[in-house]
Amino acid sequence: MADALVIFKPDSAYRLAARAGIWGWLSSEREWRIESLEWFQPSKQLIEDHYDFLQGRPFFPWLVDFMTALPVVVGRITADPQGLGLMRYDLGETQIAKSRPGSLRERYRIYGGLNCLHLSDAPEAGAAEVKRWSEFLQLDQLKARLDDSSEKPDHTYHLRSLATQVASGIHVDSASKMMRELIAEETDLEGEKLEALWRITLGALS
Ligand code: DAT
Ligand code: MG
Repeated sequence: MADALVIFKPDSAYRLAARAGIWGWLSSEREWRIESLEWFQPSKQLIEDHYDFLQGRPFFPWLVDFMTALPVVVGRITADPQGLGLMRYDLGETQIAKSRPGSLRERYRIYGGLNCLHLSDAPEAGAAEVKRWSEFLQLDQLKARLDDSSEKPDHTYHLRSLATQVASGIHVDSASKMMRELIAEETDLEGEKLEALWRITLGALS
């Protein structure tokens, strides 16, 4: 059995319909088991280490802000290597334009690095990530409870369309204003936390 680390990134932890959809898939435990799940806000150092292979890429400062701005849902999964491969298949490709139709990322991600879920990509990576994160979390208890349905609307496709406009410099003001309203409808965050979700969403488009 291999260990793998799973993280609901802020764009799925707080967009409640997306979270419910992804949780519905994860909690099916088809060829894997959920060993732990909890809310946790990673430090900058932890994220810089977790993504050290991306240091120096232009989006790296945004990625660190994205992953540290708010608490996220972190868990440990066990699966055999084939089961982990199936999970990565269900998740879909990293780049939005290449995400397999019907995959979680094709279904719920908005744009660029706003791709909903982290999942260790192989048993070796899973072992290293679980070791690193277990210095900060126990990774042995189901402490977070997620719902598999939500009353909140799912604006993914509309948000994706508007995000493409903003990123291309087209109707930037009106498209980003509309995105902000749609994000606010999808989440129950308010005040500073809603501002943080908006900042990291907009940051992905530049
Ligand atoms: P994955 O999350 O599919 O395992 P990865 O490990 O190659 O992908 O990259 C880690 C994260 O870095 C990815 O989930 C989002 C971010 N990222 C990668 N390439 C990016 C890009 N071109 N623009 C913005 N974010 C990117
Ligand atoms: Mg990866």
